[in-house]
Amino acid sequence: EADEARASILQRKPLDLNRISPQQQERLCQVFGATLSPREAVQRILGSVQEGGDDALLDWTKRLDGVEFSAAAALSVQDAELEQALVTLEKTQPALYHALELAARRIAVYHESQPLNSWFTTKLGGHMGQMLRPLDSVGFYVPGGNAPLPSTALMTMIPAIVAGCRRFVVTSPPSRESGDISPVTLAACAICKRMLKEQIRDLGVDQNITSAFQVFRLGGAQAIGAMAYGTQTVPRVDKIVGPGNLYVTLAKREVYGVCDIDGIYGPTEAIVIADASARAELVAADLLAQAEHDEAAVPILLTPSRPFAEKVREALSRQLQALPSAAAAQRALHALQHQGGLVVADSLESCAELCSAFAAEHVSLSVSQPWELLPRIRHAGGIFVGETSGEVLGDYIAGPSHVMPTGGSARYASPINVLDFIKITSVIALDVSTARKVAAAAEKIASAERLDAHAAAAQQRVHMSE
Ligand code: HSO
Ligand code: ZN
Repeated sequence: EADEARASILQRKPLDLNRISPQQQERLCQVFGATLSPREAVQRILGSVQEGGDDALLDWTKRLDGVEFSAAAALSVQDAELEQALVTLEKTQPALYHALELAARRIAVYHESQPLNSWFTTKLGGHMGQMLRPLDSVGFYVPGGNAPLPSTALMTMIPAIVAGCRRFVVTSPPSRESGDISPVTLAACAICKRMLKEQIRDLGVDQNITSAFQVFRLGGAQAIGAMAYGTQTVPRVDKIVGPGNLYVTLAKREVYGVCDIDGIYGPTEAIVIADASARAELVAADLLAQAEHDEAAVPILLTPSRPFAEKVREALSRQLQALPSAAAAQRALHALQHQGGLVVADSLESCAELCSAFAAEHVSLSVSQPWELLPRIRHAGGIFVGETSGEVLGDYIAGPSHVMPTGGSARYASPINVLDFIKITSVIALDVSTARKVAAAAEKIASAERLDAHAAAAQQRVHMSE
C-alpha cells in the first residue's frame, strides 16, 4: 500500500494547460463560433489586441467579461477612485483595513531583508563585476472574477516596490455585476501605491505617481496582451507577473519573449508531513483551507502513523460538514478525493523523500522535530516549520510572497521575491596590462571559430599602448 502511494506521488501529472471543463468548452464555442482549443482562443485574443489596441480590449471585455465600457479611458481606474476605495475600507471595515496594512508592512520588511548586492572583483585584472538594477516597468495580474484575491496584489507588488521598479501597471478583471474591480482589491492596490509614493518621495526621485502606478479594469488573455504589447491606453511593460486562470496562464506563456514572465502557475498544492505528535484538527483544517481554492488543488497528508491518518480522516469529514460555503466544501472534497489524499509511509524519512520528489508549492512540517526534517525537503516553494506556522498565515501575513512555484517547478523555480524584479548587467573593466596579456588567447579562440574580424580586434589589443 505504501508502494502504491509512493508510485502515485512520484508520477505526478504534469500541468495540462489544455484540460478544460465541458462548460468552458461550450463557452469557448459560444464566443468564438468554432471549436477552438484554449490555446488557439488565446492566440486569437492576443493577435487582435496587438493589432487593434484599445478597440480590441473593449470588444473582448464586452464579449468575455460581459462588461461594456463606453471608451478606453473607462478601463483606467482614476487616482481618486483608488484612494477612495482605501478611505472607504478604513471607515466601513477598519479591522480589514488594519489587517491589510499589517500584511503590507510585514511583506515589505521581509523583502527589504533579502540581501542583494552589486559586486566587483579585482582578481581578474581591473574590475569585473555585476551591477544589479531594477526593471523599469512591471505588469501585475491580480485575479478577480468569482475569486478576487486582494492579498495577491500585496504579495506580487511589494517585492517590486522594494526592488526599486518605477512603473507599475496593474490589471484585474471587472466583475460582471458591478463592472468594477472588487473594492478590497482596489484598496490593496491603493496601499501599494501609497508605499511606492513614499519611496519615490524618500529617494527624492522626480517622478509623477499618477503615471508610475496605473490600474486597469481588464482581465483574461486581453489583459496580458495589453501589458505585453501596449495599447493606446495601457503601457507595455518589461515583465508580467502574477497568477491567473487557464487563459491568463496560456497568454503569459505566449507573450514570453515579448516581455519576461515570472512563471506558469497551476492549481495550488499543499503537502503536510505530520507525525503522531501533531494535532489532527489543525492538519485537517490546513488541508481543507488549500483544497477550497480549486477542484484541481492538491492537498496531501504524508504521515508514518496510520492511527494519526485515521484521526485526520475523521476531522476532515467533521470539518467539511461545518464549512459555511457549500461550493467551497464541494471543491475541497473533489480536490481531496481526486488529487489529494492521506498517505501512510513507513518513516518520516520516506515522507520527506516522497515530498521532495513531488516538489510541492507548500510543505508543512507538523512534526515534533521540524528543524531536523527541514534539510531533507530538497524541493518546495515554501516550507512551514512546525504547526504554529500554518500555511494560511503564509498566504496572508507572515512576510514571504504567497506566489510560489507549482506543478513540480519548485525543482528549478523560486517564489516571487525581490530578484524577480532585478536584472544583472555584467561590467567588464580590464586594465591595460591584463588586456594585453589575454588578447592573444582571445585571438586564438576567435581564429578557431573562423571569425577573422574578431581575431583582428583581439590582435589590436596585444600591442596596445597605455
Ligand atoms: N494559497 C494560495 C494563496 C492564497 N490563499 C491567496 C488565499 N489567498 C496559493 O499560494
Ligand atoms: Zn490559500
